[in-house]
Amino acid sequence: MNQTLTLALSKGRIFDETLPLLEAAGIHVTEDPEKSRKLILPTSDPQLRVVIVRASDVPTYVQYGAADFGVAGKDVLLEHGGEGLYQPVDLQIAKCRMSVAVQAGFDYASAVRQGARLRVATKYVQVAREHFAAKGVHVDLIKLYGSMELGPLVGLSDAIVDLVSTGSTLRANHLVEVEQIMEISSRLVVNQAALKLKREKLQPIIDAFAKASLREK
Ligand code: PRT
Ligand code: MG
Repeated sequence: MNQTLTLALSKGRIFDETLPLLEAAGIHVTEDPEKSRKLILPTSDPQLRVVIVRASDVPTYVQYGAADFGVAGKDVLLEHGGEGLYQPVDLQIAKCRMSVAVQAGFDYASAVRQGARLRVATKYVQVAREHFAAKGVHVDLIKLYGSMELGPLVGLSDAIVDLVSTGSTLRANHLVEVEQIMEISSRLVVNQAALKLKREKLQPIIDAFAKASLREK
């Protein structure tokens, strides 16, 4: 059986925060995706290559076996559904939270108390739908692909559901966080068939990632 492995990562914080985990597994990525236009990067291990994809596409590449494993945020995995994926390790990287935010001055608590129907703009429609349904809040969800912060400022929506880490993006746009929905971190995701067929090569890397991520906690 061919034991060559493909790891799917996204550029930016996921790539940057996965590098130390790869180092812990004795693997060095020899090219910087920020400087190179290559989408397939070699590593110091001739049997391991990295493919650079959009953060929200990582689960899809792994689900279909185009990548054997990858790193994806819990936010991305909840929207994808996790079908065909084994999620052995919470890597404790790229941490943030998913929250509800509104324009400063909008009385969210009283709108909820009065049973108002809220317009909510978000990239995370699955999580948002479940969150508001569990609270018994009626919402019209507006799907966006980015810059959710703009929604309330231009009258597109009353609220947004977005990721928050330092809070500076919200502050810069006069928005306030009114509810935290969940903590977010990134997971290692593995193709279920690859785990069986390439276990000999994959398991030591999974173990090294698990051990290294314990230090991040
Ligand atoms: O950027 P692109 O559209 O290609 O995709 P992406 O935004 O999904 O990718 P990327 O690389 O930005 O994020 C990858 C993963 O990092 C996400 O899926 C999250 O699990 C995780 N993560 C951690 C974050 C953040 N922190 C974060 N702060 N993802 C996005 N943000 C954004 C947030 O959406 C908001 O616009 O940063 C802004 C808020 O940051 P603060 O520090 O101003 O609060
Ligand atoms: Mg981004």
